[in-house]
Amino acid sequence: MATQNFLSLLLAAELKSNDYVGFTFFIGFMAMTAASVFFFIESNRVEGKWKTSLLVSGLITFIAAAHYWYMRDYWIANGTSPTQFRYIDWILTVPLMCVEFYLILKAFGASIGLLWKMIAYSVLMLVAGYLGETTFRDNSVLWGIISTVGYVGILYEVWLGSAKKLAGNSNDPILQQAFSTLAWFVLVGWAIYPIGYMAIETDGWLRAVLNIRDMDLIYNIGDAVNKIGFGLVIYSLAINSMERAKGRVKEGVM
Ligand SMILES: *C/C=C(C)/C=C/C=C(C)/C=C/C1=C(C)CCCC1(C)C
Repeated sequence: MATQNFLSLLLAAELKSNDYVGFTFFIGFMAMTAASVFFFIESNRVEGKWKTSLLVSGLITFIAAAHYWYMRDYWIANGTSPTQFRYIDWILTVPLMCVEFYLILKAFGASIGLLWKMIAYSVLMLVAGYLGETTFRDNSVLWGIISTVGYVGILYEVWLGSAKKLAGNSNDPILQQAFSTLAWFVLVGWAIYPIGYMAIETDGWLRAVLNIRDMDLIYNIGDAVNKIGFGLVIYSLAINSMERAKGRVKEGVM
C-alpha cells in the first residue's frame, strides 16, 4: 500500500503528452546544456581575448541549463510558473549579456562605467518585473511599465548611446556587423519577454490572444533564441576576427 502511494506520487509528476509548455522546459534544458558544451570546448580553440567572450557565452547557457533543470521539475510537479527560478536565472544571465557587450567593445574604448550602467538598467528591469509577477501582482501593469524603463535604458545604450558610438567609431566591419545583430537581438528578441508578461493579465484586453500558460511558453522560446543565438553571434565574431587576423578574410568581407 505504502509503495503504491509512493508510486502514485511519483507518477503525479509525469510529463503529460499534451503538456506542450512542459516540453519546452525539457527542450530548453537540453538545448542550453548542449550549447554550453559547445561554447566551453570552442573557447579552448579560439585565441586571446576571444577565450573570455566564449567562456561568458558558455556561462550564460550553463547557468540557464541549471535553472531549466529545476524549472522542468517544478513545472511537472506543480503545473505553475517557476517564477523564482526564472528570475534568479535572469538576474545572473542578463548582466552577463551586458558583460559580452563590454568585452567586445573594450578594445575600442568601452569604459567600466558603461558596463555598470547597463547592469543597473538590467537590475531595475528584472526586479520590477519580479515584483509585478509576485508581491504586487494586482499592480502588474504599473510594475511592467517601471520594468520597461530599464529595458528602454538598455535599448538606448545599444541603439543610440555610447555602446552604439563605440561600435560605430571602431572602424572594424566585422565588429560592426556582429554588434548590429546583437542590437537586433535586444530590440526584437528581448521584446518577446514583455509579451509573455502580458499573459498575466488574463482577464484584461489580452484574454482573447493570451492565456496564463502562454507566459512560460513565451519565456522559454525567448530564452532559447536569446541565450543560444546571442552566444552564436559572439562565436562567429570571434572566428571571423581570427580568420581575418590570419589574412584569410579580406578586409570588409564577412
Ligand atoms: C536570458 C534572459 C533574458 C535575455 C531575459 C530578458 C528579459 C527581459 C527583457 C524582460 C523584460 C520585461 C519587461 C520589459 C517588462 C515586463 C517584465 C519583464 C521582466 C518580463
